[in-house]
Amino acid sequence: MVLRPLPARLLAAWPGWRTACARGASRGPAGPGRPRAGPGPTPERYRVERLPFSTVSAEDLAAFERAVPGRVVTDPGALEAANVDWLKTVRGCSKVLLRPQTSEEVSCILRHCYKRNLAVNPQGGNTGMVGGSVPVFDEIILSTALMNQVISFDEVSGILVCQAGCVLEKLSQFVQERNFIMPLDLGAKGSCHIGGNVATNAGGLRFLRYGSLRGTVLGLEVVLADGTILNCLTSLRKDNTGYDLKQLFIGSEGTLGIITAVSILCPPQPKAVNVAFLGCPGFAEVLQTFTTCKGMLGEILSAFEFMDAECMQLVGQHLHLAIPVQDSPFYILVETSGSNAGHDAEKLGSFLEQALGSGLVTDGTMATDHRKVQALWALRERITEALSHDGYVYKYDVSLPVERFYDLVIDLRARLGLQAKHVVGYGHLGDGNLHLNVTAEAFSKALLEALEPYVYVWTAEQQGSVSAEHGLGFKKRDVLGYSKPPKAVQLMRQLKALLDPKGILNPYKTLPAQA
Ligand code: FAD
Ligand code: 2HG
Ligand code: ZN
Repeated sequence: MVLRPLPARLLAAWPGWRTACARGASRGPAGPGRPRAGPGPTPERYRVERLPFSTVSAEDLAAFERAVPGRVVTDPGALEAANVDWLKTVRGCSKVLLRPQTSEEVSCILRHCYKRNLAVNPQGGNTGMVGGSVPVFDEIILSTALMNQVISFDEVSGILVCQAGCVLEKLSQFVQERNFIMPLDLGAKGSCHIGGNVATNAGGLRFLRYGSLRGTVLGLEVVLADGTILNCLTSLRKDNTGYDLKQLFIGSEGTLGIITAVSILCPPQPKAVNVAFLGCPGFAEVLQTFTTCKGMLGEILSAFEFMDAECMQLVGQHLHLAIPVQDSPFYILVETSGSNAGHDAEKLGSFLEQALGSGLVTDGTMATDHRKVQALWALRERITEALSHDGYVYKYDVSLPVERFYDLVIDLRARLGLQAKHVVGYGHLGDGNLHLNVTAEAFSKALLEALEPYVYVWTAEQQGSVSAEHGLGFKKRDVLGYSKPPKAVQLMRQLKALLDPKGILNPYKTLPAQA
């Protein structure tokens, strides 16, 4: 299928979109069923020792029952899913899951845990990628699943205030009915909670246009380790009164406090959205296309994602999605969002003409219709799901100068040889964020040692970041030093000690293990 320069002729270019829709490729699987067996206990795979926290007693359970009547879960079957991460790579052995509905209930629970020196693992949708969302040992799981109420929405400013356990996709639907959109979107939208998004400072697919949650989150309510409720739930665009405390909790992965409510700025819903899925002959052309795209599409460019051929092959093989463009070593997904369909189509048409005419792009398809747009996005969003069907997945989420982006993938393919099943590269190229994934039949220490610290050293040599958007959680906590100087790590420890002196909140996460 050869891409033609005029958008109108591209609109109907991909008959396969129906297949993708029919297979349920809405933007965001709610929790794909993966056939592989779960992992063994975390301490069997990773070197980690339990810290001297108390263990939950019958008196503790009685206190919890008073705090959240009927919402204390101790049934091992019900606890199983909450003890294992989405990727099925780590497993805790918590015996208690608590389901508060209000901030006061969270406060009551933490007050008790603080007094009793009981460790607590905050959990949202449990879709995190770095093992931060599940206990390492027997930490109490505090789930925000029942804290799912919208508190207010201002239809003039677009400011949404809601409880932390609202599912991102539900919030998207809520604001879309009022002609707004959420400033973030990610493949896990069907399961992840807004509190979890803020706690991980999730990036996702709209980052290029709407920026970080550090800009769009206006206020937070947080319960501190000792149960104190910190109300910074302001809905002001501008507030320069002293330190911006909410920033401490954005991206703190549940180690400094439990986020109970969020105030967030939602942009107006764009009237016209176009998506082009294009094939590029080489990585140099991907980069040149990005430069051309920024120059020619300007303010309507809302996403620029890239994926290599191996990703697309796995999406076809494991998810049976129809791939509209074939036989290219690289693919890009370009999205435009704007307020004038004619103007946007004209700009996109000129860009496509230029990209095709100069050989930067060799093939492609385009969509404007909502369902077709979703089907094209599914090819990108569902890569994580496809990879998880391929075996054990080693995940790296790095920020790198875009010119060096793909060198790391090529380098690793040569280094690992047949040790790996697949080495793939894809991600938010527009944000300088590479997702490097390596699959193998099963977890192997030898393969892990071939990957680490090699990937981190490589990244640090480029002045990159070892975690662009997924955070550090449990699995990456010891590599913080590749991206932050010792003084910064020391200050982080001091902040942790100030806010959580007993270290009960999400222990073993984010900060490196003490020597
Ligand atoms: P969880 O996984 O439950 O928790 C994540 C961390 O936050 C844990 O450390 C937990 O303790 C803490 N936490 C959760 N809730 C709270 C709270 N209320 N207060 C304090 N701490 C809390 N990430 C991206 O950045 N960009 C992507 O594009 C992206 N795509 C994804 C696609 C898929 C298919 C999947 C499975 C994951 C993806 N992720 C992505 C990972 C991402 O971090 C999570 O999906 C999401 O932000 C976590 O939200 P959650 O509610 O599931 O949190
Ligand atoms: C994405 O961008 C997510 O799809 C997940 O951040 C990345 O699975 C991954 O490596
Ligand atoms: Zn991502």
